Amino acid sequence: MRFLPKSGCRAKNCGIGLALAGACSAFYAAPAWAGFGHPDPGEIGLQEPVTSIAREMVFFHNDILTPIIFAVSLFVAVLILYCIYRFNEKANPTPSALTHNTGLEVAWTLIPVLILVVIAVPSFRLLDHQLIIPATDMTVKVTGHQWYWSYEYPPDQGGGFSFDSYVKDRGDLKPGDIDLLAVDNEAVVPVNKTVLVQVTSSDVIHGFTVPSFGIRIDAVPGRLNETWFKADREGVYYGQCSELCGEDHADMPIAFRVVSQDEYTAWLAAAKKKFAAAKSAPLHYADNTIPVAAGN
Ligand SMILES: [Cu+2]
Repeated sequence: MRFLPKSGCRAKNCGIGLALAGACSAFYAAPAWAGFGHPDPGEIGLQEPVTSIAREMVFFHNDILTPIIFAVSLFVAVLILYCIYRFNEKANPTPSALTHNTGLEVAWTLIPVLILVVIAVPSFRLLDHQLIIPATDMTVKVTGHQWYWSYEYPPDQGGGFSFDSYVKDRGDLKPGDIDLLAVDNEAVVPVNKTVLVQVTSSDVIHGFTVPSFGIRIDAVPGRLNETWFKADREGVYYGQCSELCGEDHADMPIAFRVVSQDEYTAWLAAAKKKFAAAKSAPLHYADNTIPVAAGN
């Protein structure tokens, strides 16, 4: 409120000051569109997409669903207001005894069907692109646990290690770290490479979600789900567990660092040494049983 005159101003100046303050606060309060990789307070909209699937999702939401929702809502609101004005008891004391109008009934059945068909075409196309996994360049196996994620890089692609990824405590946050999203060990992938993500869980159902990649898939104990992404922009992209999985559900963020191929090769060599001693996360249960915590 630094735009307001402090005190003792004349009425005219006060008015200008108030108008200015109003305009400025409206400007500052205006929500910004969400950016890359993570949400910030006061933002609206979907996070900036960095994969073809996420771009398709954003287009589907912003350019197809939202205009249709607005148009239908506006039409219904105008219709209700018109009925209130035109057919209230005072304006229309003798109501019509009409009960059927074939033309109208055909119209209000066919038009919604056509709207659904218009939505269905890009929706099924998007599902197709998500579910039919193209030829992939590498695989990352992700296991959800109460309450952290672990990542495994298979040996046949230069990996052969796995590591756990925990949310950073507030006390450990460094400048640039985002509270509740920063993790101790980020998953790293090269830019412009198609990554197959195999997702499972060791205990309960978790939800593996990275909005900027346009991926969300359940991590189910005893099952191996698959999804894919091809990030075309370097950076750090965060996600969160999206399935209520217990008391620390909010404390299991996902962090992917997308880097150049050279940086990835260097990271792979360093990570191999760093995590060599770490035990691989169990991905399958031969007898299809789920480990039960003591006391349950
Ligand atoms: Cu979870």
